[in-house]
Amino acid sequence: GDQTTGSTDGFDSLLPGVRRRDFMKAGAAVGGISGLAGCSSLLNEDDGVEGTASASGVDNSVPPGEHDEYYALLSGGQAGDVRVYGLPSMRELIRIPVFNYDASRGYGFDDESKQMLEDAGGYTWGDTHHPRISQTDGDYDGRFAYVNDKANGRMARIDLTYFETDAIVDIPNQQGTHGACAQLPDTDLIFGVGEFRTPVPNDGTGDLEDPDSYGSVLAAINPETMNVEWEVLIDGNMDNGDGSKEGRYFFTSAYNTEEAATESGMTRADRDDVKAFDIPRIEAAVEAGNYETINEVPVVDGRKDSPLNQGDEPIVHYIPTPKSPHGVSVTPDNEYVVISGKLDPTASIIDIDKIDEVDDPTDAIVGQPKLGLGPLHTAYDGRGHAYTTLFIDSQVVKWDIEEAVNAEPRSESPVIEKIDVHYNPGHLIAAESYTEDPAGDWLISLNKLSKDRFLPVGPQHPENDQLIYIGDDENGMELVKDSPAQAEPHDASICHKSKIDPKATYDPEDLELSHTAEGESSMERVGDDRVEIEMYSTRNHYGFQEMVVREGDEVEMQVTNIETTSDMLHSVAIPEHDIHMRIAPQETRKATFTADEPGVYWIYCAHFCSALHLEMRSRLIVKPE
Ligand code: CUK
Ligand code: CUA
Repeated sequence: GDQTTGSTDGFDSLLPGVRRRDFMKAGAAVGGISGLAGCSSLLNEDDGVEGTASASGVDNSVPPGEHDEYYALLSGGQAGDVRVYGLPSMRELIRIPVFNYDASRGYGFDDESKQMLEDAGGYTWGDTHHPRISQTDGDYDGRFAYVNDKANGRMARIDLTYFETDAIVDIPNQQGTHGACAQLPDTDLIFGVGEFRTPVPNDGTGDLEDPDSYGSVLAAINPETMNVEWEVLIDGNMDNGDGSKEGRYFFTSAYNTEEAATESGMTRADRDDVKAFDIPRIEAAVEAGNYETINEVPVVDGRKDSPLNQGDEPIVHYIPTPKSPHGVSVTPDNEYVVISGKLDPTASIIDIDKIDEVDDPTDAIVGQPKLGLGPLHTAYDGRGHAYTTLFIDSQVVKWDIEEAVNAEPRSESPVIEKIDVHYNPGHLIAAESYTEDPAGDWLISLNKLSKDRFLPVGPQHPENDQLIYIGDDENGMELVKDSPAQAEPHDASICHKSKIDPKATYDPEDLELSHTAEGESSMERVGDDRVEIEMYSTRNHYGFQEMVVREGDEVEMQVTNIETTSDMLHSVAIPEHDIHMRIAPQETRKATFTADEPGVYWIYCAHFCSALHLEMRSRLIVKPE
């Protein structure tokens, strides 16, 4: 095709008197300028020192230019993303789009991520609650993080090499994937906890007024392939989940054992239950063919009256606890699982070893300390203490686990200390609390209401993530910092920086698209109405300074950023075509669009890269038919 030749003719005219080769040499000097221009302090107001020294001298400040000690991965709730904070400064470092579209990362705009989102249901948002980092031998290995979508029944994986979502599975037979957790110690399975009861299969058939035709399932997902391996159908519903550290059990809390469809119905009973899924027994049942295939997934019957739950080796233990229990967390030493009562002021401590030994499941409950009003979630410091959020009291309560096992039920004696938080906390998370060896220094309370804590910004207040120092048992907990957050973090994982090793530039081997080197740009008409472009980009130009296509052409544009300098990102913004591709150093991205409006479009780099960033442009010329 004669019209489809790319051209660099317009290039030299941008810098009169400088020929192409000269310009490439000059690039080094330009790079020097760009090094300054790219410095965010010249572009944005520097945030200054974030830290504060508290009255007793606890200091979370991280001086300018220094790094934090921990990564904190916080879910973004209905924003559908995951946020990365540095701890202890609580500085937000970056956001990782997961179920949402994000132009700043080009996520959902290039062919690959767009296809992934479309294959996962095509929704434009999700509701992330529980980001959990993969583990090996009971410690974070920094490879992946997994996070649920409560809104659409999905689970996503984030590749921590690039801090990017790399897989999403739309979980069959599950609506409202709430709890999300790995089977430890080696992340052999990822569990999605089904919260909403629906008919299974949910295809509108059956008696929709009959509670018995509704159910929810626990889904076990392969962490490598992200396929759903099996599911277990249960009575009642489920809420949060956590796994025992040796891989035997997965625990879920539940409200609505009443199996009601209204709020008053769901809170009628004084007790709901904790379910302890016996993973080896479930896998044996799957192995033996004891399942029904529903929507291509083997579904094992784990309801109370299932034959698999009669006799001495039930696949699911139903352990009654008060009342609409919410948070579930296994202690670091794997002795106990702690369930918060939510509508009861206690937490219930279940002895993991007793679950399969006792005749009456309630005999596995070995402690029930009275903590305060609205206990929701519990974290650990590795020194025998538990920290539980009290939603109604707006407090975090620190208590002694062994003392609670020894004390009378509903005794307050295990309580060591309470600290006010602002206000109404949901989750709290202590550093490395989900591992076998928590760090025991910092804790974040994820507060649902901030009320008067920040400048007013209209009816939607920021959330308030409060940093608390828990490293000093003698002087007690200390509130160190208020940190506003866009709605709405639910849970977090905090991982020491030494355990995550992100790459600063892409390894082309990790990408599926081919790398286009300098001088290898190509533009080809394929058939009558399709044009394939491959080009490179660098400071401060694209491989083609202009690209001429015909009206109606389908244009596939693949662009490699050939920079090897870290932090030297470019992008491809195509006006009036709804496309923004971010391309990091050594990365290749591709976008396909239809050139259906004749005209001239200035493709430009939207990611500020250098002193000649504004000049980094290319003309897309769409000729009328
Ligand atoms: S849930 Cu939101 S505060 Cu989804 Cu872990 Cu408890
Ligand atoms: Cu390249 Cu801005």
